[in-house]
Amino acid sequence: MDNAKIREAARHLNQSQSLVVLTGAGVSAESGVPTFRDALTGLWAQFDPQQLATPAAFEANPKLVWDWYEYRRDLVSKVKPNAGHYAIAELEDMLPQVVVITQNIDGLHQAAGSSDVITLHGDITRHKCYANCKGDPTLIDIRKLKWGHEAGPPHCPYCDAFVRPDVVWFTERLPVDALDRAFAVSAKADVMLIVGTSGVVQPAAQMPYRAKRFNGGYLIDVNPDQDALTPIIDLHLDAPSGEILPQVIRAMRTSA
Ligand code: BV8
Repeated sequence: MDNAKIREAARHLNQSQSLVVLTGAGVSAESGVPTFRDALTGLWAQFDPQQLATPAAFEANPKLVWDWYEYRRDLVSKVKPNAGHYAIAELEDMLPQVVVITQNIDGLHQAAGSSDVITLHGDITRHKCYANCKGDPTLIDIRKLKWGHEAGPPHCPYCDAFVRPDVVWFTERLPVDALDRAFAVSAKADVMLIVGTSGVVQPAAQMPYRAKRFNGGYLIDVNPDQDALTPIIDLHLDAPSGEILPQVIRAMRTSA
């Protein structure tokens, strides 16, 4: 990676008064969490994640979708944040405002020490009643439930509906508070650091456009590949985030 681009990123970040970091699956790739682009492996290889992550799939085959999330929840419980997550957390000690907006449900930003994280698509470690019988979300602690795991999802202790992961499935509305705050901070961002997203899934992919349109925000994209946001990006750091973000932090400290 040419150092001039790293110094340019450091210069803009050091001047930021209202930084927003937008992340996707790519920031967790170096921790061993497959991205949505990565074809599913093993017994999941035959499935398309966008088909499995839907209410329709859960209604059609609750055990299949439940087992897929149990597989992912087990995988996530065994991985650690990588240097990219820690670099993003470190920005909080260096800048007046750092808000992380993530599409990821793995909790790795929080585990790395980021204190202000907006989880747009929920959290794989949480569960709720499929009918939200006591309001959305009707959270349920599955550790307190006794059920035959091989039979698929447990049932809600209040209304007997199925229990599901507290994540946002395709065609479902995002949590209103999280989405409203994400829209608000994005519209005030003077710099947006975009890390590991293909920029395809809506409404998350609207955040960089809001920063650019409402505040002339400077957009830095960290992604080894081009993505759907490339046309509006000001600076593209085409390298893995776990490798390049620690270098950007060092450049910020040396040029501060
Ligand atoms: C909704 C949780 C409506 C579950 C997820 C407008 C136009 C077109 C379509 C739509 C539209 N509006 C809505 C839609 C439909 C849909 C949508 O966007 N479809 C897409 C496919 C076109 N959106 C929805 O359904 C949303 N809901 O709109 O509701 C509504 C509105 C009002 C009232 C009622 C209903 C809900 C969307 C959320 C779905 N849930 N996740 C789970 O995880 O199981 S989305 C899920 O997929 C992730 O959270 C993430 O958002 C997305 C995957 O994208 P990325 O994170 O970007 O990952 P990806 O694998 O694609 O790319 C990884 C990138 O990283 C790559 O570019 C790669 O190069 C890069 N990379 C790899 N390694 C590294 C790296 N980068 C850096 N370092 C590395 N080491």
